[in-house]
Amino acid sequence: MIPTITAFECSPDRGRGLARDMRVRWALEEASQPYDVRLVSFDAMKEAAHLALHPFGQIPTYEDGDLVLFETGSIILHIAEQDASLLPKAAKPRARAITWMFAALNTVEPPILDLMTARIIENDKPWAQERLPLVMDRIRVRLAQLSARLGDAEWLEDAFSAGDLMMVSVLLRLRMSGLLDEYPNVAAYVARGEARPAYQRAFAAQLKVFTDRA
Ligand SMILES: N[C@@H](CCC(=O)N[C@@H](CS)C(=O)NCC(=O)O)C(=O)O
Repeated sequence: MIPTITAFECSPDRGRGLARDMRVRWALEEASQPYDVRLVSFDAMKEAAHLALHPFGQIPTYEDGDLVLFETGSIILHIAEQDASLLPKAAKPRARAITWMFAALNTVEPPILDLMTARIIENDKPWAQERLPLVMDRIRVRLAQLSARLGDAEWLEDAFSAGDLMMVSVLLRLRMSGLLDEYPNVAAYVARGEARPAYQRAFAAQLKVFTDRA
């Protein structure tokens, strides 16, 4: 059975690949798993039919028969569990790859999301400009730590895994900030992720949703 994911009918990022369906598409492409996409509007995401799939009224969701998942961490773990190129079969490398998925979502992504909140939602607040350097410094702490761990390695562990897929996806949200450029090995790591054919296919597919509407 071909799974169906949901994505924005009209993504606020105008197809730049920052909406979270992108990381799910990427995982599905890495796993050579065909998939269908159902586009949803902001209004539809808050209606009962979508809330039955996603209690928080967000995208993406993942449906495969009677299995319905939400949260990209869970969705990508589920996809990766069926594909050894995303999750090694051996127990210890597998556990390490999953650890990096959690690190990306729980430790690296929160300060990055905070920057987006500061720039977009809180931008008109009188204290916004004063707070911004604090938010950016918190990201720098994580990037410096990641940079130190990565060193000259190609990927976070011996081979590309769902951990890298999640980490690169999270870091890509920093591109416009210029922060990535302060850590050349992290910037190169992100570029390696983007250069993967599976990433490119996923990116093209989500961009087409936007260009088809234009
Ligand atoms: N933790 C969730 C976050 C999902 C999320 O924030 N989705 C965004 C799109 S990237 C969304 O649906 N935003 C619209 C809204 O929250 O109303 C995940 O990783 O799946």
